[in-house]
Amino acid sequence: MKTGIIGLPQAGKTSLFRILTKAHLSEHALAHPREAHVGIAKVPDDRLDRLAALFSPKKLTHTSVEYVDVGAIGQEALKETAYIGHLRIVDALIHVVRAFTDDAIPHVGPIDPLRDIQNVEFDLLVSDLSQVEKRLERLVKDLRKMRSPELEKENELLLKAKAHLESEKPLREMEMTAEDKKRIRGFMFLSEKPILYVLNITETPELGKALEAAIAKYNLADVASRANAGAAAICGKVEAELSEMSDADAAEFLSSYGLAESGLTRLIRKSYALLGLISFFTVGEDECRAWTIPVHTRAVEAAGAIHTDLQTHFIRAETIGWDQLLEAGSEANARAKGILRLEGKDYIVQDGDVLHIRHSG
Ligand SMILES: Nc1nc2c(ncn2[C@@H]2O[C@H](COP(=O)(O)OP(=O)(O)OP(=O)(O)O)[C@@H](O)[C@H]2O)c(=O)[nH]1
Ligand SMILES: [Mg+2]
Repeated sequence: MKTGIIGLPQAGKTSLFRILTKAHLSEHALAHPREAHVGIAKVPDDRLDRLAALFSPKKLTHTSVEYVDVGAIGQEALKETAYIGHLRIVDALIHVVRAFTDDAIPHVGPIDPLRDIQNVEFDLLVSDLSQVEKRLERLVKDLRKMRSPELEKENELLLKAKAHLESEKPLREMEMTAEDKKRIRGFMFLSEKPILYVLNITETPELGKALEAAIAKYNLADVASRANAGAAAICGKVEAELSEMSDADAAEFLSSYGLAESGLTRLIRKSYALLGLISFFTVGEDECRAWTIPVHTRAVEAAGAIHTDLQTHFIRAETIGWDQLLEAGSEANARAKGILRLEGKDYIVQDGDVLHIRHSG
């Protein structure tokens, strides 16, 4: 899974990227803020950590997300091939919105997250619209030469997209059939990607409360509740300090701000929910590991996420909830108690399931 980090100049994009990926940027990268930085973040998962405590495996493997930090967004930047190329290929966008006040760091006009969100959204729409128009011109010519049902369907869909964009609505809010989605996929439209607005707020002593109140304070409840959108708040400054600490120090530091967990944990969880992703686990003395799958995935396809052979030779999945397994204390206990279920191919894997795939071959 790939996520692009976008936003206006000096909103805190690179700071967020660095804390998420714990990347130490090279001198070169720091000197060239307009080049894209790519990094991988481990997805924190308390459930997996607790399972690992039970199994003491040789190896512990979290899932990961790839982040791309591109330079500040704008109509000009969106005309650059390299810039837009980096954004087209991501599965989702994180839009870092400046809500912190700091006179030393320039910002256009007063702090106004909703205005910034609308401006960036507009840039995405304009970029998509120009792409739609280009394709439509071509389609008109082609249709004059030859009538084809496939081209006609595409034409119809793009006309609908055009009208939608012209009414200043992003494509992520346009209703589409599965077939339409497939037809439009190749364009990799920017305004079609799910988006998480991340408010970067000022550090305060009662940060826990400030983070909770931030979405309402900046009137983002409405934009966050739209289709394929969400919002979260973080304080970049505090997170940056956290990322340099040991786990024990971090826990103490968090509680001094009245926080139960790092803002990053919440942020990553929200982006999972936004993308309709869940995790299942495999456990053992060799390795405890988390795997990412879309919601409503069947057991046989979940097996395929581990290895294609497991999908081909799937027989059954021994299944138990991560919390039930912890409670039982071991797989043997769980089996004796009869809470280890045998599920077939069509079982819909649930978030937090621990699976053991039985296979032939
Ligand atoms: N006070 C304060 N400063 C912050 C915070 N987050 C980031 N900054 C500072 O704001 C400046 C810009 O941060 P960056 O992370 O480089 O922002 P950016 O969006 O990547 O900027 P460009 O790539 O130049 O558009 C830096 O000096 C950061 O240290 C915050 O939460 N509070
Ligand atoms: Mg930057």
